[in-house]
Amino acid sequence: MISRIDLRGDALPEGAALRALLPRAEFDVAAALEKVRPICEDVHHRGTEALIEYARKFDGVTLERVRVPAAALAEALAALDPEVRAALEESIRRARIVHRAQRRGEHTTQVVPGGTVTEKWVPVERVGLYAPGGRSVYPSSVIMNVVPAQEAGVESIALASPPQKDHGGLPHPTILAACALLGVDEVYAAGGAQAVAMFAYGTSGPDGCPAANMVTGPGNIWVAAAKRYFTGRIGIDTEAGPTEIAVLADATADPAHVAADLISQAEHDPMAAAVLVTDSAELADAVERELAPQIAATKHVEDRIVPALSGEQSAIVLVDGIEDGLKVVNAYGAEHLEIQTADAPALAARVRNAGAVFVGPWSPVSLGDYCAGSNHVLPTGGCACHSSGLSVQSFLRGIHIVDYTRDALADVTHHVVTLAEAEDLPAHGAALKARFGWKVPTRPEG
Ligand code: HSO
Ligand code: ZN
Repeated sequence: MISRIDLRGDALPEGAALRALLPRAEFDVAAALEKVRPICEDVHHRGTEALIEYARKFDGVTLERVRVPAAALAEALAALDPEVRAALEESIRRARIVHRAQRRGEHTTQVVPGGTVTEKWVPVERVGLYAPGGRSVYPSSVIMNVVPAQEAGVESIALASPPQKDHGGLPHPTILAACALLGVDEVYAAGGAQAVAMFAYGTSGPDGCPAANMVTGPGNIWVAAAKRYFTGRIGIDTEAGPTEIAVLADATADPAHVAADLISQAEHDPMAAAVLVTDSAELADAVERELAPQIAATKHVEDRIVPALSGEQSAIVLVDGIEDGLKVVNAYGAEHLEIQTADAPALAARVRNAGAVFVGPWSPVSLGDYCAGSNHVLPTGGCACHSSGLSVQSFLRGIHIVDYTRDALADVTHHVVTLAEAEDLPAHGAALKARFGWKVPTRPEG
């Protein structure tokens, strides 16, 4: 079912050479870009009319309005199963604790006497959040997007999610209920690339959506392609590809738990990746033995779990020792990395590349997906080597405020003039000299 990659014996290669030996799904956003370009431009030119047409074409729904009425949000919350409501509330409560602690204060540094640089953190004004419909209706992802935006102080938050045929053209009721719980009342029934375009360009008219400065949230390849299309014009989070779990485990790990955790993320998508890295052939065998009965006992088997685990993006990787295992997981840069080894905290502290790290036997990825307090919108496809998951920081801009006195400026003018001349930009230097009678001020003795 799951393939094996045996890296035992020879010394491990480094960096890109090691990465090339590890499995990874193809997620060709560039190819999808060509297809989403006309859709985005159509929304630019025809606005709401285009959104209604795409809802008919892609979602099979004839929309009367794109904006979800307030009453529909209230109804969805009233109809929400009380246990689901309690669980969502606990998820929100824990996420708020963690994200509130991420807030940054203003900080002033005195560079020289009379010269300060203050760094101030300002929230993005308006954010459009995307929540997928279809195979993945995840109210938890609404929480993971809305909570950091709210804790960052974003004033205007709108959410889009595809219209559902079975729900009268509204987004899925649990998505609406999650919005209501979070206090998000501006919701649009729009999906895919067209929803991203709606936020990027804005639409006009009574049913219109004002343009947003930033779009975040998971989605399929069309959503990822639309985000890439608008990169540079609006802010985006990282492009979300299929979910990944890597588990670094030694002989002390419980094979039943490792297997359950691999299956848990394979359940998302036939392209999901599950990678076990271990120095114990016995554990590898035991995990493989566990997979079949556990898969037989669950749902989403043929359409997602089996293709995900047997796909070339998933594997059991055998290494000579746990130090080599650490090199492998660092080269891989998984979205989620579990450490199930003796002294897991010490090993976890040495992880450099992962979206999130789950330490020891009692911190499975599913906990992080819902109720750890951490964020589950994380970099995939190796992007963990350069990007972070969603956080309060994602919605803030740092602005430097430069404030120098006359003396402090005078004191450094000769350096600025020298650098300006070295770059053949004399007018830069002149801007300082103009303030001191068109001369470079002489510095006091000593
Ligand atoms: N594991 C997914 C998030 C999720 N899981 C939503 C359950 N619902 C990507 O991190
Ligand atoms: Zn998940």
